[in-house]
Amino acid sequence: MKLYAITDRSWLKGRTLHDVTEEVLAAGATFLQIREKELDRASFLAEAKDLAALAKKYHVPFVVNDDIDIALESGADGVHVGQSDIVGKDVRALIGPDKILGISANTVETAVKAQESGADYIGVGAVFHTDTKKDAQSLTNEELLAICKAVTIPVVAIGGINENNVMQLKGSGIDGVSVISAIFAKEHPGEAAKHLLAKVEEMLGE
Ligand code: TZP
Ligand code: MG
Repeated sequence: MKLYAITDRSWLKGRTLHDVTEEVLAAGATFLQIREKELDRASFLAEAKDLAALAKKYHVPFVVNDDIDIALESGADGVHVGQSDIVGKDVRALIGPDKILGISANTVETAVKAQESGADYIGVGAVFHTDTKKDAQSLTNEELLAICKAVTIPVVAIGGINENNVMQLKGSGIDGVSVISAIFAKEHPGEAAKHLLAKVEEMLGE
């Protein structure tokens, strides 16, 4: 959970998702999520299969954002879903007991509920301002602390996190940080990941 990287093809600048992601994994990202909001299904599946194999090569857990079928078909280790994706659904039952289930939450109530419905970890945010997800709801530091206290599964913070503000999360109880632009929007995503990982380790007191 230390450095949970989420892909974003809008920053690729002519490079392939495979290439950039490999650079990020080689630099030490500890968890990988593919997040595709606009890709057609066939391309999404192909990219997910490709990244699933890549993540395996680096021994990094790999999950698919939102799409349970693509998660299962691609050979991913699991799926990450938001509150709106789980309404009326038992995702744990759909994916089986062995797949990783990540759920987004930004209140104590939804975090506890996520844990009860079989989540392996919770993504909490947005902890800082972000331009990446326009409808991201924000969260106070107190709420983040309360969520970390209320659940026993790992908590990963998300939203606007970068190497300049990550130290502000010290002592919150999080297990790691999840980032998109702090890695993928950078000229050298591998170097960015490496620096950020060092900062996260400092923040976690390692
Ligand atoms: N969920 C809450 S904030 C966010 C998501 C997917 C966006 C995170 O992107 P960035 O670029 O790390 O702020
Ligand atoms: Mg979602």
